Amino acid sequence: MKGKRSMKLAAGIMTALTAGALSLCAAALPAAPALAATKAAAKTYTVGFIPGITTDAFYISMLRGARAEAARLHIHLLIQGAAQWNYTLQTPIVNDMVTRKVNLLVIAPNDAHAMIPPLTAAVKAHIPVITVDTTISATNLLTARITSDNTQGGKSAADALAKLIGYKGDVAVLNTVPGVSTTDARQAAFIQEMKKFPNISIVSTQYTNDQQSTAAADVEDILLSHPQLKGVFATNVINAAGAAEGLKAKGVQGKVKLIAYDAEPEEVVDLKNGSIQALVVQKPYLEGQIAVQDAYFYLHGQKSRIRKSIVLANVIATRQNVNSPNIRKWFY
Ligand code: T6T
Repeated sequence: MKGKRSMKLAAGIMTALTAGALSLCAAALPAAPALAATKAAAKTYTVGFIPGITTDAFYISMLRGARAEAARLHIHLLIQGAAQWNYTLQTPIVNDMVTRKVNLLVIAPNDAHAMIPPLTAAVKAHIPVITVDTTISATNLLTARITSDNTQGGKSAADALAKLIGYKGDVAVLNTVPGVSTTDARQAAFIQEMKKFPNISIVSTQYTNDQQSTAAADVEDILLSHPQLKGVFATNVINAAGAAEGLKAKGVQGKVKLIAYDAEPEEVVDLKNGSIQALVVQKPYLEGQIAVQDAYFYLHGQKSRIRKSIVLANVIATRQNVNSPNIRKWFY
């Protein structure tokens, strides 16, 4: 009976999650640009590329995609980023790109508001800006925006966690820092969706400054103040690692259910060993490719081919589908 019940539960989780995933639809992406046949192809443009941080598997995957596309399209990528998520560190990097007069700037802004002034200065210096992953609230400044569907991802995570804990009990959210457009959207959607389940209480929403050690310590603290905790939602790769570490430290991994964003190798290991129950998996490699393609279209006078706003569907990984090629291909 137990086997059947757990299979039913797993199927239910998949339904809850997949429904969310299936409703995500990326605009049909036009074919990647062929090399320009005109003499303009001879010019090699320089595109500045500033990831959210440099030490994160999500952005390392994104940069792999960007580099591959830049090589194919003969674009020179100038990659610079900070090792910590902090707009005071990212701002001078933008300013340096402007000083170097890059032809176009691709960036994952660290703060939706604080990064408006340096990006405004770039645009005023006639450097078009494309945001990738995160964005800024002043979208009028942007040539294009590429991201995953963060709202649907947060909603899917809430539906899955609710199902996993039997629609009742205490849950917590671990987030990065306020002002990050992506993780703020995930948390907001998660909280909104949880309102559908009156017997579930969100007893804590902690910001961890995108530090794994802080996330781990926060989980332990939450367990001390809420020993009946039944589930955690980690809004990104760093918080996923921290939450898994904290749950393991208290010996409750697998008992306290963990739904996490992203799919770095450590998260996939934890999905397979049952420390994490589901991953909302993005497509950073593809985001990097699309950003470079749109840069190419802009710089080669093909502005009509630029995808102004791309929202890529997430995929949902669980223990049941973790070895499926259609899921594995998106792991970071
Ligand atoms: O989840 C990704 C990214 O989408 C988010 O904007 C920031 O955190 C990550 O980089 C993972 O650490």
